[in-house]
Amino acid sequence: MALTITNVKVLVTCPDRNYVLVKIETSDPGVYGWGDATLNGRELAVAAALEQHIAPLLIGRDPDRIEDLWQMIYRGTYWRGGPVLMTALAGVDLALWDIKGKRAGMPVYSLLGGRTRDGALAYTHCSGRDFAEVEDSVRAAMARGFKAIRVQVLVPGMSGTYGVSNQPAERYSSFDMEALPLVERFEPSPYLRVIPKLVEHLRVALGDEIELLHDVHERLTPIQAARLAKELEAYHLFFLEDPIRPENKESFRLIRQHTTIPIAMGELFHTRWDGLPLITEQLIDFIRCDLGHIGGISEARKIAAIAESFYVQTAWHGPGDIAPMTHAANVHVDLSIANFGIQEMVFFPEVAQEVMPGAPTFADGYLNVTDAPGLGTDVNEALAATYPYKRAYLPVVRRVDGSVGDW
Ligand code: CS2
Ligand code: MG
Repeated sequence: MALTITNVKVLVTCPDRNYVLVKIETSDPGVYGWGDATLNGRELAVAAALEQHIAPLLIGRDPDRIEDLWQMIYRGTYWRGGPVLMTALAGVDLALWDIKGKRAGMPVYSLLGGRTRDGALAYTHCSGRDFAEVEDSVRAAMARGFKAIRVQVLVPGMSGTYGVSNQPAERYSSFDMEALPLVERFEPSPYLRVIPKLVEHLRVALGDEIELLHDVHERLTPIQAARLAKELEAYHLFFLEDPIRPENKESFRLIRQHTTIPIAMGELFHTRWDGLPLITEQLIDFIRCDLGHIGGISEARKIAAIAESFYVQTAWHGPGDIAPMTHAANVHVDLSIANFGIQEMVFFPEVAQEVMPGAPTFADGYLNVTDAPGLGTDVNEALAATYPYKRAYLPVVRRVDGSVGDW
């Protein structure tokens, strides 16, 4: 009797922050898969898309037919793309790859072609309210084994800068879960003045060996981004991330013509077509899609394959507001492709790990996944149920004059 999908269970849980988890159950009670469909600030929209619209399409289907189910959900039902539907699709995709691996008795990276590397070079986040705090944070990360570190600093006079809370520690879950969005005041000019000085300070203090990265978080105009990139060239960043908003791909041409700094973009893309011209015209050097918002493993491996022909490397998004399953999926793909670049990662809080065990492991600067069949992750459903959803939002960025800023 062929295996069929018998149930799609959506679980919204909030151990340290909100996560949307998808369990696909089959006609063999011992064969199930877990996926991540977390979309920060829009969790219930994704949960509803899954429960109300996508789940009925999957019942009775063969879980082995991942590509067919992916195409049916993506375009077979007409409406396609966008963060909500693509995050829902990603959750299904990860769960189906988890099932496939469990049935084959193989980790997903092995199903994708086997190891191309022993581990995935990792980077973590360091930040601070001033250069000294950032330096201390970087030194601590280096002592922990990191060979690549993203650096962010509070912009003087601003209430918050991307990646920096007003405490001298890492960001994330630093905003009140019950409140409406925090407002972060941001002005480009003081930001443009401080970042080159920050990176110069770190190079003088720490030398050239440590790989440094910086996330602009889409907050500049193209010419401002070109100015910042030119001023940072001397410090040899590993890459400069998200220099401008994602909508107008032509604008990357303006940045490219002014600088040799490696550019990374992709976390705000929701299909391969969003970033296609940036890859085929080599306007970026790293494609940074979020597997949890781009449609999952099936889409990521296609993007990596396209990018390989244009010498563009991968740097999948690995923030604190997606679940361990997506972080594991990142590394399974990283370990199986030729054009891997670097992998963003976070350490999940203990309470999140208890609910969702199996995040990638970190050692001496590199990430890895276990050889457990599938994604190697799981969910403690009973424990997850004790952490009900709590409405929360990403901050809203506003200029000093009160107008909505970019991020
Ligand atoms: C950031 C993300 O990690 C990054 O590169 O851009 O933390 C991003 O701000 C969040 O994932 C948005 O939900
Ligand atoms: Mg980013």
